[in-house]
Amino acid sequence: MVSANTMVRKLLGFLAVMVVIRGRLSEALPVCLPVTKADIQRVSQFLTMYVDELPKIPTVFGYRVDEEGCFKPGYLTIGMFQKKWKFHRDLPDTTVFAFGTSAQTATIPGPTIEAIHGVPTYVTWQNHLPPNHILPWDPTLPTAIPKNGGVPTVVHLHGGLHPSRFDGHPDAWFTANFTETGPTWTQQTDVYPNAHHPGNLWYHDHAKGLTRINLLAGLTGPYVIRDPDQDAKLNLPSGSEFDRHLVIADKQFYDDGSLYMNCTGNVPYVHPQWHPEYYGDAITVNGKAWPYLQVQRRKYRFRIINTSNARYLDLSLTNGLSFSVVGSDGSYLPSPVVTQSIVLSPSEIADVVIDFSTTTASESLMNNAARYPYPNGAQPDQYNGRVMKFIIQSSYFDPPDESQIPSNLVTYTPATTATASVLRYITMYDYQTASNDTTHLYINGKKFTDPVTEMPKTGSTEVWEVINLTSEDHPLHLHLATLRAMEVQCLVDATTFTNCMKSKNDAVACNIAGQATGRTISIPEYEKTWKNTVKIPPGCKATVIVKFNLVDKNDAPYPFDATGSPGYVYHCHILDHEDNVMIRPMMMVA
Ligand SMILES: *[C@@H]1O[C@H](CO)[C@@H](O)[C@H](O)[C@H]1NC(C)=O
Ligand SMILES: *[C@@H]1O[C@H](CO)[C@@H](O)[C@H](O)[C@H]1NC(C)=O
Ligand SMILES: *[C@@H]1O[C@H](CO)[C@@H](O)[C@H](O)[C@H]1NC(C)=O
Ligand SMILES: *[C@@H]1O[C@H](CO)[C@@H](O)[C@H](O)[C@H]1NC(C)=O
Ligand SMILES: CC(=O)N[C@H]1CO[C@H](CO)[C@@H](O)[C@@H]1O
Ligand SMILES: [Cu+2]
Repeated sequence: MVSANTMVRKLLGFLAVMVVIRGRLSEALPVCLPVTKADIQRVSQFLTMYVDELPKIPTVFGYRVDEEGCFKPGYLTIGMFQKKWKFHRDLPDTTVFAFGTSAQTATIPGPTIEAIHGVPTYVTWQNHLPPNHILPWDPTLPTAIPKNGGVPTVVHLHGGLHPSRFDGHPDAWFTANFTETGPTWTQQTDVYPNAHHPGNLWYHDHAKGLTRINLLAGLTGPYVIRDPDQDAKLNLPSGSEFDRHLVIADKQFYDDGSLYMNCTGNVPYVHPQWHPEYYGDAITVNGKAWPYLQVQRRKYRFRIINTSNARYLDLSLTNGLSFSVVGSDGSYLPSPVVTQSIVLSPSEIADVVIDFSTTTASESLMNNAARYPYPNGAQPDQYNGRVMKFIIQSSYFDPPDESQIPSNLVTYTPATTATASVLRYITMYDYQTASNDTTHLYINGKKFTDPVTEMPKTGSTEVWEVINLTSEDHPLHLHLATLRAMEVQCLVDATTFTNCMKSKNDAVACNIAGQATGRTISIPEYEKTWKNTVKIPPGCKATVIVKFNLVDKNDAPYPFDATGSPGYVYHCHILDHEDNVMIRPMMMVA
């Protein structure tokens, strides 16, 4: 595996560091090794599938139990470390950035933080990263650039309901030892009230202009809010053996094991390094490429999180197994939805039960059929079309499987536009060169730094009509809010509408009511609940109900003050888009 190529790369990497040391960071461009797409693909194709066991993600507890058995707030210190990680038996060690309570215990993905609904968790996120990034970043994007080097990071709890100073605002970044901090940074410790109803969240870096590379480097981890009474009542498969996370991410590697990201941009004279989408040929689950898991012939709960930069997943199982979807993102469904396949955009979470006793087969593959870009791009191949393998033990289960898939799960506030106080039009734009190469993407034709235009009232419900003027699906994610797509209607004449919007940037003036009367796209049953991310299909308008209140408590207000600085953000969760710059500020008002 170690080739002349590797030697050249190491030498060039050394030269790149020299450039950084000699010049100002913003002038230093990475020196790229002349590799071809085929060279990079060969590295993944060389890896035998299903030879590494699916790792169990370590758990840390964001609460403690006192002498009387009561839940009390928990205090955690979690660092970000550069370390070596083995993504596959036959791949040399990879340098990554990983979350953990120490460099030794840091993992890809980071430890699962378990919290209790309503019991606060204090987390001091520490940056122990080196002076230089391991991936090509692009100084021409709006980016956190420290004066004295270091890798800026700031952690966002995706799906969390908390005051905005704990939200991981893109400008609240900090470098190692808090040596340098961004303009909206205020404190070292974030306090999560865990006000979100019990469900699935995840944490990840959110530093301005660096999110795509910091996540690719490994800075992601699961977070679960539990309610022991509700868990007992539902009696879904439980315990660390039968209730597991599958954190999926696609990656590319050089043959020396280092992470590959193209460092020549698609329009290099505009952005020297940036590409509109990162797609990897190797599909990793819990930090291993195409792992296997030995399972008993019984029910398992899997909380599947897609942490890819841009790849959508259309997951299915071979040998007649199906998914019983019990939740989507952070919420349960009212009742389980049995489906053969699930489409996940980046950042979406599917909470599923797989009952391995319903097949007589000895194994089942989890495969991916999502085109990339989704939904009109290339078909996945025999590499990125595979995810992992379940090896099903021949014996029945032991101990007996007393878990169930209850026919009724959890209901929340109904989704209706009737209580909405504000209607907003949110338009997604893609800016291209004459030869149709994307240079940047904006929401509402505005930069991140343009004055805030979304100022929702805390406690309120709004309707967002989200219009995609681009050629691909975008996963829309709002911080703080919970949301639900009600209907998707496509435009009858996308070209005319797009041309009008490009000159007027006003959906009403461009007759959105008359335009959005085309084909309707139905929302899958397994997404019909309160979510953190909704998919916006190309050429269509999605009607999204957005709640700035507690959907599990009949729209009660948040138990904290959501107003004030630095505010929140909403953005596309294709990370390459978010960084350039499909992200806008959002400020809550009383
Ligand atoms: C951070 O602090 C530690 C311990 O004091 C020190 O070893 C390390 O060099 C510091 N790193 C930076 C970037 O200042
Ligand atoms: C990197 O991107 C450039 C510009 O789009 C492209 O020409 C080149 O083929 C890419 N390299 C690889 C290895 O994919
Ligand atoms: C994961 O998300 C990425 C984008 O972030 C998407 O391209 C990919 O298809 C998703 N995969 C799954 C399995 O949902
Ligand atoms: C760019 O896209 C437009 C509209 O889809 C198409 O008509 C044109 O042929 C494309 N140009 C190139 C160079 O691909
Ligand atoms: C309004 C608009 O421009 N829609 C675009 C959305 O995406 C499709 C491709 O799927 C384009 O053809 C449309 O032009
Ligand atoms: Cu996008």
